[in-house]
Amino acid sequence: MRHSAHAAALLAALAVLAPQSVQAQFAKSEDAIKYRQGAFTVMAAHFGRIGAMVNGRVPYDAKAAAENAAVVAAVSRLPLSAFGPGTDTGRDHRAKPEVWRDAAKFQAAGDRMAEAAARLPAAAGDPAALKTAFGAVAASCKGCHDDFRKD
Ligand code: ASC
Repeated sequence: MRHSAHAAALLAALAVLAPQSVQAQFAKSEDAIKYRQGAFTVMAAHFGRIGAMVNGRVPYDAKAAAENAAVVAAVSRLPLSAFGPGTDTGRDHRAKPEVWRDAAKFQAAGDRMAEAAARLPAAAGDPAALKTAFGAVAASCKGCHDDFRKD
């Protein structure tokens, strides 16, 4: 209980601070690439735990669902700021040139993902609602991967 209260407070602080503090704060393109890859890795780990519940691989657990949903919702706001101009080189990555060529379209797709992720926490308390919200986030991930990610 105390741990999850602390985690929730930390995530709330992160969600408030992140938009200002991460804007254009990268010394090198490589740092921006590592940052966004790290954010996607964290999101995938926690989103995958929700997926395991939604798909019946592990039993539904309301507390775990809420914690994982809070992480996905908070971290979903981070990677978009790390695709700025010039961050297409500096380290291996899978983002297509279209990310920078169609930057407005990419940002809109990223915003849709973050909006869908923001709806996960409210849905976490109910397995059917969670499944619906999970599906919306997964569709937003896939939409962006199809257009903007290699392979
Ligand atoms: C995941 C994950 C993604 C998305 C995507 C949905 O669990 O890591 O990138 O779902 O596969 O199509």
